[in-house]
Amino acid sequence: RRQMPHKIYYFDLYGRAEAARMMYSHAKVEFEDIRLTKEQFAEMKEAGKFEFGQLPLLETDDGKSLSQSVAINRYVARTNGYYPEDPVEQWANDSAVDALGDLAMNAMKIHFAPNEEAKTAAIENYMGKAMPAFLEKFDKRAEGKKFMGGDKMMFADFCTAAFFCSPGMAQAADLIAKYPAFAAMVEAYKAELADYLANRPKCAF
Ligand SMILES: N[C@@H](CCC(=O)N[C@@H](CS)C(=O)NCC(=O)O)C(=O)O
Repeated sequence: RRQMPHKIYYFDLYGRAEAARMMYSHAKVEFEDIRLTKEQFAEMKEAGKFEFGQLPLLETDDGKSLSQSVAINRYVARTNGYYPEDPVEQWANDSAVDALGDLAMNAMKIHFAPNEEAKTAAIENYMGKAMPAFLEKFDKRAEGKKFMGGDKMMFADFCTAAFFCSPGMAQAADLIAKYPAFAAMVEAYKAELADYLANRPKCAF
């Protein structure tokens, strides 16, 4: 009944597409990992392919075009058994993903800093404030658990893994190590996703 595999359109980056790629891979669901060049993106955008003019786009096997990365990730989670039924558990997952979004915004301020001075300030804020505050909360959430979802990786776990199992995180390794429950959870993600992580295309972020 499935006419074609799901298609994830994104740039050749981990970024906003990586959690969905990880979920399909973990669920052993076939998907096409379409990585557009800037030129291909501009052409398709011009042709009106992307609802908000942005990536990622998920084209589902039954032909729906889904925009907006967090909503895409939640859809992939729901359709593959990675989204809980219980409303409080749903909140736990959603709030973790919102907090990750806030952290990612702080990281992007480094990338988009207009000059060296602004860049230094953004790095200081990210490594000195935003990241430790985030780690403190997630360390509490990680206490006594293998994954935030319990024994099984759930929606928030994949989003956290997408962010923290990236090469750039090597720079934060000493900081993360100060939060042992969370550090152990990141190691558990790396073990659970070992095949995927070893075989995925290498990207900076
Ligand atoms: N809220 C959107 C933001 C999407 C977004 O910012 N996409 C970037 C790539 S990460 C993009 O398409 N940039 C190219 C452009 O805006 O022309 C989402 O989460 O999907």
